[in-house]
Amino acid sequence: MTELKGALIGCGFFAINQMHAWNDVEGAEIVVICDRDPERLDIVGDQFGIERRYSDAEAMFADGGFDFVDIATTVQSHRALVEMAARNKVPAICQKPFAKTLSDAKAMVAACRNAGVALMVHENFRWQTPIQAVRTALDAGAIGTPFWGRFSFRSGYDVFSGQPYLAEGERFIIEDLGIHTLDIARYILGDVSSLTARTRRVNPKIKGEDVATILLDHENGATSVVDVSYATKLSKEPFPETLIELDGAEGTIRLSQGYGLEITNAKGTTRTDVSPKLLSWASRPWHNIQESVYAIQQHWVDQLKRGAEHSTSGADNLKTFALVEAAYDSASRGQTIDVGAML
Ligand code: NAD
Ligand code: 89Y
Repeated sequence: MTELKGALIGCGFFAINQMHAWNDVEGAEIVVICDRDPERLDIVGDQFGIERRYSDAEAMFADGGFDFVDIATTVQSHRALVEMAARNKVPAICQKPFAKTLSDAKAMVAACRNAGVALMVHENFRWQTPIQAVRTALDAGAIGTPFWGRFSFRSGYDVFSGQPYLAEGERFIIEDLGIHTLDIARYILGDVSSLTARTRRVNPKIKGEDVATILLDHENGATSVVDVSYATKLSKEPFPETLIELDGAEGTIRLSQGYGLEITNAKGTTRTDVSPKLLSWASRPWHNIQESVYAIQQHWVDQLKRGAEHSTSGADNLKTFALVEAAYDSASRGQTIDVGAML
């Protein structure tokens, strides 16, 4: 397979997973890295044996020598870096959250479309093995047409030690984690026409909301609840599992803690273990997320080579990002938001 050459910008906490995954992906390798923090640049450059290192993204693009860019910085720099990639006609992957606002996100999609380059958001949760197993069961008609769903992520895991910036923003759980859960709801039950949300901050040591409950009206008539919390202390910590309940006209699907998938229909009940693989470089409990990082990056390469649209293209992600913005708007105004009107 021809090797695509990639550049990675942002050598922080999560980029380590992306670099490990690039080592495993077939058909691509990272040949150059960039970070404005020289210490992070050296840590990642030395760990992964990357000689070409830049502290300035403009300088890196000017020198070129790569076929795509993987933007693994935090949200503040996403718009500038995606637009830089578009100006340089370089296909780009951008980490979530895609942008600070929906209007920024729309501008980023337009910039890449006008430049004729592919843009994929690193929205990896839908690529998790258990989520794929739910989608496969649904596509096989295991429960008929679904009419109700619940997508739940409730945890007391300390995410702030690895990602201290999560404690400092005005917005927290919907923008950081709920964005994945909302994307899973769309992936499983389809696009959303309207949304109602309530939020709370329970942890006094952080600035943003750490609990959100969101009611979604899907375009196909299904109703779902997305409930997320980082203030939930359980006897057995579920991080980072998304639990799913689906009721269909002909049966039910339950994805439970411990990666158990139960399907009940006229034929009876089946129970399957849908645990993610523990990749050689992965560590529990993050292995579920880490495996999905590998899967989305392999998908990026495969689709880029075929010239085909990515599952979480920039255009697709606008529909997930709109749900994030709608959720904050709904919670602050106490009103139901027409999502279709935002797109
Ligand atoms: P981090 O702060 O640890 O790392 C970001 C790095 O980017 C830093 O080293 C910083 O110096 C560098 N940087 C920022 N702006 C730059 C610029 N303009 N040019 C060059 N370097 C720049 O952050 P993190 O925890 O690694 O998170 C990065 C992103 O990954 C966030 O958007 C976060 O939401 C996302 N994330 C995604 C997942 C997932 O499962 N998809 C999980 C965790 C984090
Ligand atoms: O940043 C978040 C993400 O995308 O997945 C989990 C996380 O690291 C903490 O909520």
